[in-house]
This record gives sequence, structure tokens and C-alpha cells, in this order.
Amino acid sequence: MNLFLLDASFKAISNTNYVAFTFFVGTMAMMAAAAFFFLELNNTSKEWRTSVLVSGLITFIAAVHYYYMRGYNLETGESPVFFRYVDWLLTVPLMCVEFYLITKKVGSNASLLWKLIFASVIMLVTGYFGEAVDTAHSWQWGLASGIAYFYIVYLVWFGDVAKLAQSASPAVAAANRSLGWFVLVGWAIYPLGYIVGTPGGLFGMHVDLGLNMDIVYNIGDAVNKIGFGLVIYSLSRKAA
Ligand SMILES: *C/C=C(C)/C=C/C=C(C)/C=C/C1=C(C)CCCC1(C)C
Repeated sequence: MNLFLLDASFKAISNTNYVAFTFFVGTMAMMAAAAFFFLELNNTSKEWRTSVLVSGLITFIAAVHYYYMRGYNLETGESPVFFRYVDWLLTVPLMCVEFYLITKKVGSNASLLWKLIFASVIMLVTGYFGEAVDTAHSWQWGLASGIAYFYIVYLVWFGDVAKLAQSASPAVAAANRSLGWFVLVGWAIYPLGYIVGTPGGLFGMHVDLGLNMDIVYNIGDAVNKIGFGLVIYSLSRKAA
């Protein structure tokens, strides 16, 4: 049995193995971010404590997955597709919870929370089917996933999340816009990677990046998860 703490920890990363290296740096970055958010909880006003806690959980969960994925990639030389999706399945719904939390005071309710969580789970489960289970139908799964993705974009930019954020305070409205940019631009690298990475090509856009796709995802994850958390953190300082 391989406990994640005991896996390929002793295998060295060669100088030219950028894939494993970015998993390694990703682990450190996520760990540092999680430590920062957790340690700052004591200096955070009660109103924002749950939001900052969730930022810590997102980066902590990612740190554990990155540690595991680094070992997995070193040991097998392969892309840890399954564990990447496990990580996303835990962290992306938590990112959606942040939208609920920052608008809770002005009336966001359980129904909005579940819409966001449900859409994110549909997006990821259908994406996983298209990428790993039923690749013969990857464009159909990708389309279903894309619809769920744009539903989240819609809620954050124009739907209930946007309306509530605008009615809350200028600081919350500004934070929601920043988070909205992460969702619209930062998150877009994943479907783009899916499109170019699908063999046979979706829209004739196949580019075989091989494991370099993991480098793109690793950088994207660090920007998206830590950046997202920092927007929440700075909101917690402005709107004390
Ligand atoms: C920290 C991890 C994050 C923010 C991951 C986000 C992932 C996505 C937005 C993935 C979206 C996908 C589509 C919209 C269509 C193709 C399949 C996916 C799952 C790559």
C-alpha cells in the first residue's frame, strides 16, 4: 500500500524534468499559501473568517494533491489525470462557496449555493468522462461541461451573484469582479487545454503538448487558487 507520504519521495527530480519540477514548486506554493491563510485567521474579523478559512482549505487540499501528483508523475512518468480531477472536484466547489460567502450578508441563500456547487460538479464530472472514460465522445462531454462552465460565468458576471455583490458594498462588488476575471480568463485555460489535447482534435485544433499540458495546468492552478484566495484575503482587510 502506498500512503501518499511514503510514495516516490526518494526519487530525484532531474534538472530537465520540468513537469515534475512544477509539481514540486506547486506543492510548495500551495503549502505556503495555506499556511498564510490559516495563520491569518486570528487577525481576521469574525465576519470574514469563514471566507479566509475556505481559502486556506482550497490551497491545503491542493497542496496534498500536488505532493501526491509529484510522486505519481515521478514514479510512472505519466500525467496524474485522475488525481487532478479529484483535486478539482474538491477545490472548485469550494471556490464556488466563496461566492456564496461574500454575498451571504445581503441575502444569498442555499439555493444559489447549490446551483453553483451543482454546476461545478457537472462541469468536472462530464469533463472527466470526456477526457478519461468515454474519449470517443469527448466533444459531447466537453460541450456539456462547457455549458455548466458558462452557467457559472453567467451567475458570477450577470446573474444572482453579480446582483447581490453589487448591492452589498463597493468592496464586495470589486472583489466579485476580480473573482469573475479568474473564472472567465484563469479558468478558461482548462477547457482550452481539453480542446487542444483531445486526440483527433476538437474544432481541428489538436496540438500534442503531451505532459507539457501538466506544466500549463500547474501554473494555472497556482495562479487561480492562490490568486482567488488573495482576493478574498484583501477583501477581508478592506471591508472589516
Ligand atoms: C483549481 C482548479 C480549477 C479552478 C479548475 C477548473 C477547471 C475547469 C474550469 C475545467 C473546465 C472544463 C471545461 C469547461 C470543458 C472541458 C473539460 C474541463 C473539465 C477541462
